[in-house]
Amino acid sequence: MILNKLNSIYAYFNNNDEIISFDQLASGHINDTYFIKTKQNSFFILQQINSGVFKDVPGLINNKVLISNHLKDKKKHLSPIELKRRVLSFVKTLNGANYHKDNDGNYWNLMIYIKGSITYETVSCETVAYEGGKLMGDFLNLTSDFNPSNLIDVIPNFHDMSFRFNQFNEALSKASEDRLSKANKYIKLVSDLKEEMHIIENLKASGDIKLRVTHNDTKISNILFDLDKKGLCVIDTDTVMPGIVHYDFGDAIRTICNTAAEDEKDLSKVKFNIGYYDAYVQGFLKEMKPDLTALEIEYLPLGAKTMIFIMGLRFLTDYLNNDTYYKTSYLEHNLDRCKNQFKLIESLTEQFNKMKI
Ligand code: GN1
Ligand code: MG
Repeated sequence: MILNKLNSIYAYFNNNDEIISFDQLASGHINDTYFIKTKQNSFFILQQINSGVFKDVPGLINNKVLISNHLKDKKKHLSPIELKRRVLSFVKTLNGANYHKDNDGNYWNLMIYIKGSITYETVSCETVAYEGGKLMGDFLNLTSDFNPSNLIDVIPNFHDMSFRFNQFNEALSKASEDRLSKANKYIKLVSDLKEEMHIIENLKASGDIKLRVTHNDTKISNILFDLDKKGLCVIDTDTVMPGIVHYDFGDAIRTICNTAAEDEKDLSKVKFNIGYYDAYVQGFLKEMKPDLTALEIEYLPLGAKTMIFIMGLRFLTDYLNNDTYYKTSYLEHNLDRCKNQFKLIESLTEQFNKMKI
């Protein structure tokens, strides 16, 4: 039984208490995440990190703890209660480690659940878009003095376009005739956009756009809000590592401005909401503008298009590989996610001239 298993893990963090109920959180595509309630009425998030995807889990957890400590230091003017609502807190094991490795070789970490917080899968008002922008801007601003080389590269080349194209080409060469023919339209779209989608990577490679601490998974469901829709805390810091601002800006826009969920099958519901884009930009720049160069700002709109493309490309690649990376709920889930992302790019492209900052 899962409860027994979770309790045997939890005992390494606290052996005077026990889990009485749990919910598995379904929104992540990689890790197994549980919301747990204990006998002593405490609430936590217990997470098993996917060590197939993340090759150095202790290094990953160390990144997360370093960044939380840095943020706590920056926000030390807050009361202890407020600080726990604003920054992720990791619970140590009884041995003083930040994770527990079980007998099957799986890694677990425990975080304090932030009470009174909510997440959104899609956005339905400009306030949430604005507050999301402000919170992400705050995260990047407060980590801008943290030396990115003190973090490990959790997944090397994570948002690197050439790397993602290499994986795509390899998948193309091995894919079944059936999947190739079902994905045909999207395979062509990928090749049509290839040159434009390398522009930002080239600016990064030339050093014109600098590396900083980035979150790398800034989708809207990774931002906690309070019940008044004010941004509270950025979560899921698994992929915090050196990167460029365009990735974080772009991945937030990808999910905030999509009028539907990323796997919505009815493509007529998938549109790029330019009002939410403007609201996000306003909130983001309020916190972040002093840190950004004119060149970084100029390329933010293309950063949004590029990140949507990268996700479309990765979903397509996984579909061609017979779904080995992302969790899927049905046979064509990855293809539907890919179609959705390319529909979003089409709608964004129609409005691209309005996205200039
Ligand atoms: C994955 O598992 P989750 O939801 O945190 C993925 C992200 C994608 C996201 C798409 C390590 O994140 O890059 O943007 O799915 N994480 C990894 O929803 O590949
Ligand atoms: Mg993630």
